[in-house]
Formats: sequence, C-alpha cells, structure tokens
Amino acid sequence: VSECSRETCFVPDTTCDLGFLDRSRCPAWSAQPSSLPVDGKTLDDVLLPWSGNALGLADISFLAGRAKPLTVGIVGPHNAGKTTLLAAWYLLLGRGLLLGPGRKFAGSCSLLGWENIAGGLRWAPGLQPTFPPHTTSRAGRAPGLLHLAVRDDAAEFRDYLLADAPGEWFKRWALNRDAADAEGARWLAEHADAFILIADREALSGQDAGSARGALQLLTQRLSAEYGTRPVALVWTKADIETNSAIEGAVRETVNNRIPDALEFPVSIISPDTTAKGTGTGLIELFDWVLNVRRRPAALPQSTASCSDPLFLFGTRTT
Ligand SMILES: Nc1nc2c(ncn2[C@@H]2O[C@H](COP(=O)(O)OP(=O)(O)OP(=O)(O)O)[C@@H](O)[C@H]2O)c(=O)[nH]1
Ligand SMILES: [Mg+2]
Repeated sequence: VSECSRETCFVPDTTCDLGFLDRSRCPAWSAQPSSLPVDGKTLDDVLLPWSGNALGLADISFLAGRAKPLTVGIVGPHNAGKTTLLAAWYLLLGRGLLLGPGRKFAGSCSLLGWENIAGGLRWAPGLQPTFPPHTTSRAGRAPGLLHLAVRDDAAEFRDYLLADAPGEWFKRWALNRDAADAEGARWLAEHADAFILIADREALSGQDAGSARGALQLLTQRLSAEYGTRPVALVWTKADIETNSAIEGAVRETVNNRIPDALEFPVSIISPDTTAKGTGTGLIELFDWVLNVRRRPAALPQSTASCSDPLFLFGTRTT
C-alpha cells in the first residue's frame, strides 16, 4: 500500500509521481505527515521510477515515454505453463542463448520480477529443479508485466512487455467478456500487440481432457473476436507429454477456423536427449517469433487534396 494519497504514486517503492524529490514538499504527501520517514529510507534517498518488480499499469508510463513497448499477452488456462515459459526464457537469456546472433540484451526494469518467477527453476547442485508456485489473481498493480529491452545489429532498440497474468482471468473472460473480475484480461485484449495462446498438452491428454478442450475452445472463440489483425501464436506447452491426438486435433481445428493465421509452436522446458545444452524444446524459436512481431503502421486518412507538396497535403481543404 502506498503511503501517498495519489493512486498513481507508489512512494517509497518508486519515485514521487509529481516529481518532488523532497517528499515533505509534495501537497499530496503532506496529507499524512506522520508516516515519515518510511522503512529507514530518509528524505535524501533518490528513488527510481521503477522498483525492479513486475510492472503494473501505472508503472509503464515512464517506459512508454521512450517508445511504445511491444506488449505480448500470454493467454491460457490455469496451470498451463505460462509463468514457466517466461521463467525459462529468462534463464536462457541469462545464459546468453535466448536472443540469437545479431541481438543484444539492453536492460530490464523488472529484473526482480523475472527473478521472482524464475528463482524456483534455477538449478542448483544437489537440488531438483522445481516449478514456480501458483500465481493467483492479484489486485492493483496487475497484470504483472515483465520488461525486456533488446538492441539489434542495426542499433534498433525495442522494449518488450510480457504479461504474466493468472489463468483465472482468462477463464472468466472466456465466459463473459465484460465480467467484473476479467479487467486484466480485457486490458490485455485491448493493448497487446501479439498474443500467445497456450494449449496445455498435459490437461488435453489427462483425465479431464474433455473439459480442458471445451475451456480452450471457448477461450479461442473469445480471442478470435478480439485479436483483430494482431499476430497470434498457438503454443502447445509441455510438449514432452504424450498427446491425445483426437482432442488435440479438435483444438487445432477450432483455432484454424477461428484464427486462420495463427502459427503453431510446441514447447517444453525438457530438452530432447540429443541436445546437451539444456535449452528445452521450441523455447528459442517461440521467442524469435516474439522478437519479430511488429506493430502495424498507422494508416493515415486518404487525402483528396491535389497538392503535390507532402507538407501541405493534409492541411489542404478541398472545397
Ligand atoms: N512436463 C512438463 N510440465 C511442465 C512444463 N512447463 C510447465 N509444466 C508444469 O506446469 C505447471 C504449471 O505451470 P505454471 O507456469 O505455474 O502455469 P501458469 O499457466 O502460469 O498457471 P497460472 O499462473 O495459475 O495461470 C508446473 O507446475 C509444471 O508442473 C513442461 O515443459 N513440461
Ligand atoms: Mg502463472
């Protein structure tokens, strides 16, 4: 909970959003003078506009000031492997294997957030790797957006925001687009530049495969009504698990019918025996797809003016 009365201010997590380095001078802060100083932080500490944790909606404005980040919505049911996918990417990034030739890591404002989800997967000698704990619906600064900046050989710089949202949101959103507790899913549907639709191979081959299929088909229908012309990847997670081809075929058919241009990627954090590097299956290929997502260029209105100078073209009125 912020100590400031303003909803968009998260002092002492981040800096004062009105720009006051000396908090006692901020009119919104002085409403609660008794709460100074906080957590051993003195007034002289200069705070950054980010805390390092996963970013919330109010936090991304300072990032968007540089250039609009490309936002990727990872859409899928509960326990489908969404967070694991992000964690696996982070660990590959740390080993220098994720970005491929010609691209370089250029910073992140949510390293702590990445570390939080990936810490459990980090391998330590003598320990079995474990999966991240379940992510629950969180209120407030959510969905958790993980930030990554990438620079390529042509010195082109890009910010990416990868959304780690809980499966519950999408379940409610699939049933009812306007559900009160699907706010986060709606935000993603509106703002994402690309979608990763997660199909959980474990759920689709297990005991409740029928209901998992139904839920995924419902989610596909919802997404198909929302994605417009944005790129969609259909990702089969837990690709190491035996498939139920009838169920998988039914899901594939629904996706092909509803979102015909969706590309398919099977991924798994388990590497096939032949690769000694331990890079999993399909993870790097999928991230390469993410890196190549581009926003559609803005469409300018058709001009009916007959002026040949582009500077005056749109200002000219034809009467
Ligand atoms: N066999 C196998 N299991 C996996 C793989 N990736 C994830 N899992 C399993 O999937 C479970 C759930 O993973 P999460 O990443 O937490 O799922 P999630 O989609 O983030 O779930 P919510 O946040 O609750 O919506 C893990 O505990 C693992 O058991 C994989 O590649 N192979
Ligand atoms: Mg999760």
